[in-house]
Amino acid sequence: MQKQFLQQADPEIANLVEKETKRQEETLMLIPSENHSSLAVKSAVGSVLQDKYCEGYPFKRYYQGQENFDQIETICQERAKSAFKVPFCNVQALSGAPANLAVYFALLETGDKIMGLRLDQGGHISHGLKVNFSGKFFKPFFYGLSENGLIDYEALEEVALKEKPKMIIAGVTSYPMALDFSRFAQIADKIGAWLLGDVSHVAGLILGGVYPDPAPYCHIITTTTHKTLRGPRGALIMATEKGLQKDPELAEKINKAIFPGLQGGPHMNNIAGIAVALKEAQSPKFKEYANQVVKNAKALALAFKEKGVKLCSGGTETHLLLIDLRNFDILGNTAAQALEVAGIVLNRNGIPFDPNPPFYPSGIRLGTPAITSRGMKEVEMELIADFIAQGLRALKETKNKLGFSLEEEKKKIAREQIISQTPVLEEMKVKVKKLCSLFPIKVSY
Ligand code: DSN
Repeated sequence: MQKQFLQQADPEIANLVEKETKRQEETLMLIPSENHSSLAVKSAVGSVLQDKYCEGYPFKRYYQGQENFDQIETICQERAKSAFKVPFCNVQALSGAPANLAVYFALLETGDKIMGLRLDQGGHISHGLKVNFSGKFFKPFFYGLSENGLIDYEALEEVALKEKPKMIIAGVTSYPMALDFSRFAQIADKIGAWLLGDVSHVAGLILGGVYPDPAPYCHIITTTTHKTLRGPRGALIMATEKGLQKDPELAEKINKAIFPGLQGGPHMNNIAGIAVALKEAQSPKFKEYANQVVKNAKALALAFKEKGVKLCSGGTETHLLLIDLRNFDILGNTAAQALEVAGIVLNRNGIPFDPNPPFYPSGIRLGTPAITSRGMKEVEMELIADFIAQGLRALKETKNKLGFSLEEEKKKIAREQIISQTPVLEEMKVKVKKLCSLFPIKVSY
């Protein structure tokens, strides 16, 4: 029905939506930060709720006409609090980076020291990157990985004790292993620092009980809502019991930082969608889903190892894998572009201690949240690992045959040549499409 309205009013956009629906149906969504939300979530997001301004907080708004919105936002807050076992949650942040900004704004002064994971070893831009607000307005220090690809907690402690950052951020975007929140807390508590757990990638795994619970250790937890949590775009900012003990005004400070500090009207349609996703995430089926996400990632890791595909950090404990492409002698750009031809959609990514620059990295990142939502299991992981390994081997051969150097491979035209002369990719596309057709994207969970 909704489709028809769009088709009549704006066929150009309607056709692109149709095409995107088909693209998603026929390809493997392996970007670890993406997922397929339910039709219930999408219905809330695409509803009349988007037409209303609701500046303020439930029962304390600046506009009339709030009777339904006060309930929606309260329901969303309560579901988040009960799911993550925290006493406070703000549900208005528009996404992950604004959520982190709000936390800094609530608790830090300009120029204060913060400490996050290096971006080139798996951190996020909002954890202190120089050109991001977090690096411009605050003084960032970083922790990193040891040569074995695991977080070096000893070095972290050393820098933290020396620099005494006011906030430590435990959060990752391309680190496949679980974080040791208790170790982070020991270090943060020693120097009286705030500990922010940014669990955007793994929120759904936490709710599913297959990833360590940050609530007993962190003062504040932020998360986006559209990754493993499988909701719409948005974010949650939570204060834990520990956080409220450190500062009884923490909740109020976070609320004020979001509104009126950084944002105006909240996107209530998305907040309703988050509430729906949180309800879905409380079901036993979601526990099974989260469990399967990790099982699938581990199955992929095992299959990759058997096929000579090297994984950073030695494998995975989460939904995410980082492939080190150096033994295939191809750039992440070539691999990602080529696999997309075959319907395998993932992203190029830097690897720890990458000899190449971020724009031409030596790795690709992939994950299992979306393919698990479609119902794929270990057997399919074996097939997918096989496709990817085959593709990488074929690309290596073609590049060698063409005799391209690394510098030449950085040019788009050279990569296109490598790809067009690797016929296995087109053959694989047919097989990938067939696999996808056996696992249609679900409308409900
Ligand atoms: N862009 C997200 C990711 O892909 O990991 C992080 O914000």
